[in-house]
Amino acid sequence: MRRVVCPGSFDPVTNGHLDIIERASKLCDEVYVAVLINAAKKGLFTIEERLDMLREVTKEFPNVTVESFQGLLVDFCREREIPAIVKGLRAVSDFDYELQMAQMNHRLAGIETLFVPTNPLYSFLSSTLIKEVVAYGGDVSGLVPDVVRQRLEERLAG
Ligand code: COD
Repeated sequence: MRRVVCPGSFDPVTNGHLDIIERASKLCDEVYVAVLINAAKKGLFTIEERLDMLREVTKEFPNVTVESFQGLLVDFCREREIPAIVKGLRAVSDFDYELQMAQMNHRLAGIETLFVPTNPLYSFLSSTLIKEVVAYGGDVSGLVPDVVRQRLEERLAG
């Protein structure tokens, strides 16, 4: 059984995230999408809203399960017997931090990290940039799923 986790903040999910989740779902038997509950960082969307959006946009992938987690990602993995983490890599600027996290997660629990190169269509995308563009009235069609764009516009309009 090939089981992996795609972790993140997903505040909110973008087409860059979704592309990685979809590709992981084709390679693996089971994919967990794990949304970090970070008490120190208030997001634009609540955890429930992020989970809702993720469940909506991944509903066509039968082997994808969306959950939230608190604490260490390796504990989430151990509890579900997940041997590997899948991460998207956008650019070399992502690599330093991702490598550190991968090595720490391996040191803590022997959990591997698999890096998937981002689709060039989405390599410049981040949730932060998306929120900024919408806040100033920019069009993010094609960069986030429609349901996410609508929620962003409702939340940030004006
Ligand atoms: N294209 C492709 N992939 C992308 C794109 C894009 N445009 N944007 C993001 N991604 C991928 C990346 O792999 C990224 O890591 C992931 O999606 C999630 O992105 P975000 O921005 O939603 O989430 P982050 O980077 O805030 O998530 C960080 C984690 C929650 C994964 C990390 O902080 C974590 O594991 N925390 C748990 C606590 C823990 O275990 N700490 C010790 C770590 S060693």
